[in-house]
Amino acid sequence: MGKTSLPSNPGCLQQSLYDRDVCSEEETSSEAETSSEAETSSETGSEALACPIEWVFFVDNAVPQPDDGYPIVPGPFGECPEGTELSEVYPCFGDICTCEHLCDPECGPRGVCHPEEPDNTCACHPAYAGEPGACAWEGAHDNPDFEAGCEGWSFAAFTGTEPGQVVAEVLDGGLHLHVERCEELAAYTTVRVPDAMELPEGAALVFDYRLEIIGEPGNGGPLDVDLSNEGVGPLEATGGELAESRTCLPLSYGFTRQLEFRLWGAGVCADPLEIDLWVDTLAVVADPNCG
Ligand SMILES: [Ca+2]
Repeated sequence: MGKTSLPSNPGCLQQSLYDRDVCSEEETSSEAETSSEAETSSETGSEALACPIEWVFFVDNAVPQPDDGYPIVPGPFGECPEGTELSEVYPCFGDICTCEHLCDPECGPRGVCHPEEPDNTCACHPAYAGEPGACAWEGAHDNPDFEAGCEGWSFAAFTGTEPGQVVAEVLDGGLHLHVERCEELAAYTTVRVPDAMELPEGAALVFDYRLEIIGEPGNGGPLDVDLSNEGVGPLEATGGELAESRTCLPLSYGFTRQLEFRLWGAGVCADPLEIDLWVDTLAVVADPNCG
């Protein structure tokens, strides 16, 4: 009620905001247009690449916590089961300590020991690549500039009774996300963060973005950015201007974390609201101000 009626053709759900009319016209003739990589053209002439969205009832539940890369077992305080030792990474909480598997020889810096029969085996922690003993950090992400389209990113969305303006696409070389009131969209990916040995003077998570909010956001909205437990958001609206988000990261051991952009059109559905985010150039960089 009071909401713009949009085509219910599922093929239109992932189209660009700017292609609303084209999508609507094609509704009757589109057949087998199921490719998630269908290319469209925006008003500026640049091509948009729609990203595949998983439609869910609870966006939060759909966004998984990544495995942090340390195969561990719990142990009573001060003790660990045979074949394990107290973790240097995790402190004890109350009566429970965290124990790591033992490898002989030890896995070396940036290596982790995985339980296997007959002998445990070493591998690089997921924040690094290579062979144990020579594990190297290869940057925060394999697709930081979106040159590989939507690769490495996942998308979960919930939409109200009139499915429509939930957009996840690569547009103008960056990630473009858009929702209207009463809809919710999360874009998430795993970010690799190195240890202090890699960036000894301090490090920050940075990305470029534009955030435009048209309408009055409701409580809890409109945009949350989270690097699980490290904090990033909220972002300030920039209108059409490009801005940089910069968040200091505590470095000790290397880790992987889920970076999530969650757009949420909270509030009364009849009140118009548009949330439009564009993100590019994701990186973890040296930053002396974060030391
Ligand atoms: Ca780019």
